[in-house]
Amino acid sequence: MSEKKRFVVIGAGMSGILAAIKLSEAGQDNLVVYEKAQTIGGTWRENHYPGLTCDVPAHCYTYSFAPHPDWSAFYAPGPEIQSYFQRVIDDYDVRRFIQTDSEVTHCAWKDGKWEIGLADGRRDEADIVIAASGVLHHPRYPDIEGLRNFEGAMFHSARWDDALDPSGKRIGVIGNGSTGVQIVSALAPTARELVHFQRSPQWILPVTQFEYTDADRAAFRADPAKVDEIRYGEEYWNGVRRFTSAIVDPDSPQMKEIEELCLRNLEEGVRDPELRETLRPNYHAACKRLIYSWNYYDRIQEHDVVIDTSAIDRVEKRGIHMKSGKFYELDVIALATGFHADKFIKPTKVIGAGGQDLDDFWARRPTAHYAVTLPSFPNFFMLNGPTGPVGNFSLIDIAELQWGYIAQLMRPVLQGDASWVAPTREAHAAYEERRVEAARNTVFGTGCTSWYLDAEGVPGTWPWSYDAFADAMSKPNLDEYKFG
Ligand code: NA7
Repeated sequence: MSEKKRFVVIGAGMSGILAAIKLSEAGQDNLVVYEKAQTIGGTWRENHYPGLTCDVPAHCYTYSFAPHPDWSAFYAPGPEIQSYFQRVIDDYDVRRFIQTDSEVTHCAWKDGKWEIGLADGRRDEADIVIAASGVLHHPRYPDIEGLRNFEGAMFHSARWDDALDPSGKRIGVIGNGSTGVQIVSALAPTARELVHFQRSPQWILPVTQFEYTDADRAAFRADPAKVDEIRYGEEYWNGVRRFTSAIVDPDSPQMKEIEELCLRNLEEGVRDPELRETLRPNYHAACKRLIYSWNYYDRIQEHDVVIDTSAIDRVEKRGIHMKSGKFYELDVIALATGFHADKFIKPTKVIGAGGQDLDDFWARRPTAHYAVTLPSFPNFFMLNGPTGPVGNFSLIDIAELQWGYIAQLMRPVLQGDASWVAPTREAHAAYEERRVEAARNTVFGTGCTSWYLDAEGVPGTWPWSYDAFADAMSKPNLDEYKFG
């Protein structure tokens, strides 16, 4: 019998944990998951700001094989999701594969294997690498004059200082993506003053949040079909399909429906006409990642949050100076200014076959064949890599679909019929050409800035329907692959 293949998984977030579970279940236990941080959880470890909530319904944001009847609310708070992953790694006995404080700094394909280098000097070797290093994990700090001069507390949203008690403080929040909106909604009731700095207004889709009662949780535990009704029910899935149809075709009836809901939310939810105009975006709804909120408009009105949409001039020792001349004296500045979304596995150095450097391959934009594989990078698979679907649906489901694709591609290698697999350059180039053309026509390309856009303004996303993605993942086109 041939020796078991050696797997290296990079990252112990949601996708890396999935890979570990799937490999271990398949008996592939010659496996290590390297995690650069001190604990698992990825996004849900990094983010712990007040108000952190996943905007996918909790029961839909679980692995399909690990439902969780105990969620506290329809939309789960971040810390509960982090606990879910902690529990899952024990339930599925994969903690033993995870090595924390282990940052992979390079991977190089040499003589038919991946040489792996870690920051602390350790070396490893792998037949197959699963890059599950996440998307939004390199904080983007704003380029604002004087930022370092501020003498109060200042941190990025993904570096939240849990020791700080924000109540009674004068707080400025810069940025109004999903993060900024959640932070402001959470801090408004207790802050002494709260200023929300909004470079560009955002559309907000109203959603309903509610807490599950003990009786609800008991019912979910007693009857798993009740969880399935939510997880696989029409309400959620019709929503996913409507949403992706809207993204793909900005003139579609589905997009009109989303626009109407957002517009009505603004018109009916914001009483003061001046504030309403301040908050009114001038671009297509869902062009930037659509914000789901049940309380932002209420919170900012009930607590007199100052919304400032004029430009920040500079930060000074004691606050923020606007170009308008206005000065806000502040105790705390929270930078909800997003992430460098084009990094993926970077800064890990990845050198493929023939010395192909991933940095060069991605010089124009990060790409991957069907978001998963890369020509010249044999036996290298990405989970939630570039050009995958994005939207307000579960990336866990996306990772599971991608795993189905990866498992099929790996089969000949695991069975000993081939040593490696990689897509052909031609197939990938043709995919990428089709993708870029289609992506330009999605709602993300209709004229707004967002983290979806690459340096040329092309959305780095899957530009077709959710079902088309599921379809593509269900059966790789082996004609597009080379096996060696
Ligand atoms: P986002 O969605 O990238 O939002 C970043 C926000 O920060 C956005 O409002 C930006 O304004 C603002 N920003 C960025 N740089 C500046 C400067 N220099 N000055 C003022 N404002 C600035 O990040 P989030 O963390 O909210 O969400 C990321 C994802 O996490 C989210 O989509 C979910 O998938 C979960 P802009 O709109 O560019 O004018």
